[in-house]
Amino acid sequence: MHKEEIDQIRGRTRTLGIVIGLIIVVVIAALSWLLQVTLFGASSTNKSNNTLVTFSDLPVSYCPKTANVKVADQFNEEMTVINCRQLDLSNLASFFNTGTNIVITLPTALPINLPVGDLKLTSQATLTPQLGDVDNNGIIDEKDEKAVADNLFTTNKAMDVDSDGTVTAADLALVRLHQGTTPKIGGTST
Ligand SMILES: [Ca+2]
Ligand SMILES: [Ca+2]
Repeated sequence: MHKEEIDQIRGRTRTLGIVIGLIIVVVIAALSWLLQVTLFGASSTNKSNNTLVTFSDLPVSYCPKTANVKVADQFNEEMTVINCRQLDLSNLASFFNTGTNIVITLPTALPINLPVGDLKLTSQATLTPQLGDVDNNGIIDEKDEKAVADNLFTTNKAMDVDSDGTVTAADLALVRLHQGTTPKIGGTST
């Protein structure tokens, strides 16, 4: 074999080596990116880009899984409550600034009217649900009080206002506390 041929083969081998090296680097980079997306996909979502409402002043045991979210006759869905305390309303953005209120109803709570006039995709609102509407008729009155009183010391879920597993005086106290109240509207900030 001529020296030139040998040099040519060496040159090709070197080029091939560089190309293979580059492919490996690209594949590793792609894999690590995929892994990152898989592992941290949920947490890497920038929360400030969502419209989040946070429920405050609730008993620790109260952990709703879903909330009913209604916008007049245009939207009516059970939405997932995040970590017992938050709702992401980002997918309702088309209703923001339309003058139509978003009505949020949590289990055993009065419906909350959320004015959407100043809601933005980045809004964070804090709402204070009023617990005690066990018959879900939109008011907390003596009927709710009687229903809870009649079920004291039972495990009737519908009457267990604070969702701690048993109907107790604490549930009755919540009904009495919120009787006659209208849902508070929390402040919306940035
Ligand atoms: Ca009621
Ligand atoms: Ca209870």
